[in-house]
Amino acid sequence: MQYLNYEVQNEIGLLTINRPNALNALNSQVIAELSEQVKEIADSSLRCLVITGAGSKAFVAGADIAEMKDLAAQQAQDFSEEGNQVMKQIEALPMPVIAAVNGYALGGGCELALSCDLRICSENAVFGLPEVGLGILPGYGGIQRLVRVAGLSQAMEMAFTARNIIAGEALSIGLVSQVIPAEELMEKVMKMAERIAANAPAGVRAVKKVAQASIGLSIEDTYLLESELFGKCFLTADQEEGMSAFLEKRKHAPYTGQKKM
Ligand code: DAK
Repeated sequence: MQYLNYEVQNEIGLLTINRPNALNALNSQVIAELSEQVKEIADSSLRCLVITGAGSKAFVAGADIAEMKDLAAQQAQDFSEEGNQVMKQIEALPMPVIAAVNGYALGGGCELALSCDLRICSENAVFGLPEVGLGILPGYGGIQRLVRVAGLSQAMEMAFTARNIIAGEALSIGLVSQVIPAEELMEKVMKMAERIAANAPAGVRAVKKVAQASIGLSIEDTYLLESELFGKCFLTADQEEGMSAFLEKRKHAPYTGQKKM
């Protein structure tokens, strides 16, 4: 891969968008590489994925303006569809995905962070949807996802005004769940990933499914899904071990995600 670094340690994946000279802007090559890598991750047993940007200045400063500038309308539509697809692939990953936002997360970069389940940012992070100032609109699902995390009026204010917000404001509107000093960001995010990875994977993946379904399905349908997934947890050795360990007043063995024998 030209613009992605991907490493896995202890079933935690770290995916770094590595194009620091352009503040990790998403050109078609980055989008294609992301699509390929995310497809592979979707089929893996990874417990948690962290996405970040290379360098100390930017998570992702948006879609690549230089590449977009001269696109014909049909090319622009193709570019948008490919990018949109990648954001949906990330959102649909079965394991939790954390965006470690280490600087600018603008336009498509803010949208990429929004396609992750959690956003933890550094104190120097800056978020914004500058698209209307460029003659376009945010097109990677950012408006819809921002409405869901921050509410309609905050989302519309950000998108209408194209005003950047800093980390503290992002925290206050619920766009991020934690703000961390820049030098500690990756350590803290990896600790959170480790904590998630230590839990039973069937339970963790079920939480993601129910949480996401609660946005689109009726509450009655989410109860049905919840019951179905609850039942499936009882097919796993982790459920047996977790409950036995509690009753026997001991620490549970590491969870494996394996089916019961
Ligand atoms: N695209 C291309 N290159 C970029 C870039 C970007 N988005 N952001 C930064 N760069 C490049 C700069 O051109 C510069 O390159 P050189 O001149 O060194 O070759 C290098 O990165 C360093 O940037 P600066 O010199 O500008 O650094 P500063 O610290 O002065 O400023 C900045 C940092 C982040 C404030 C500034 O770079 C900036 O404003 N960047 C643009 C941010 C932005 O407007 N982002 C939104 C892009 S539009 C859609 C789908 C998606 C989208 C829209 C529609 N559909 C499906 C319909 C998404 C649109 C966008 O994301």
